[in-house]
Amino acid sequence: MISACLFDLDGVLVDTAKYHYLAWRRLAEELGFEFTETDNEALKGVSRMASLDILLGVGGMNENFSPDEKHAMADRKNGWYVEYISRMTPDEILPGVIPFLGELKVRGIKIALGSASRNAPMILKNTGLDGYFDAVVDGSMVSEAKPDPQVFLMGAELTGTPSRECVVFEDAEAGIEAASRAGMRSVGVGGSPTLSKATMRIAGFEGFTVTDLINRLDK
Ligand code: B16
Ligand code: MG
Repeated sequence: MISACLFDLDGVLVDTAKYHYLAWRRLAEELGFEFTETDNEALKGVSRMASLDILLGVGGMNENFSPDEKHAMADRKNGWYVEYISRMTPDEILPGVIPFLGELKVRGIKIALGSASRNAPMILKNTGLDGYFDAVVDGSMVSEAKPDPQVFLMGAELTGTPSRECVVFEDAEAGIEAASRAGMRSVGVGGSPTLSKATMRIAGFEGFTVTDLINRLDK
């Protein structure tokens, strides 16, 4: 039985990775090194401060800064990132997402967000996705990052759903691991080969229905 679907945000419902990349690349440029799109792959689903450590590692600068300096850098990056996402519109919702969320609503299946991003509420509002959610758990509400299951356990609790009746949609390996640790089934979204531990996988939501989900997981 599926009573709630818990969605990651970046890479599942919208592609904000491109804006994270532009902002991180700008910080790297200021620091005097190149940060490529390939480097950026390692930041997907990772918290802001952990992302900064990875970026500084790429530049060989991990030991150069105090915690205060690192927080100031992360704040500067976030300022640029917020400029980008403040201009987001409903057009940036990934294909097939709206019909899928609509079908969940019609069937009375709860919808929750489980994102590492502290900016998730602004993204939901600017894209108009906020109206679909019964519960939102974002990066500011959890003390442990994925692969810790906290973000999804909180989503399950807020929707009043037992873990075994929750399905998590994720584009990052750490999120699939978090779902598994929470005792939930998972759908790996996108082409990344690192999602092999997901219960099932889809390329994206285009053409994918709730009936397909139930047929694959509950039969
Ligand atoms: P913020 P998700 C994650 O979103 C992003 O994939 C990751 O790149 C980002 O560092 C993290 O949110 C924190 O975002 O800086 O906005 O708090 O995939 O968990 O929806
Ligand atoms: Mg993601």
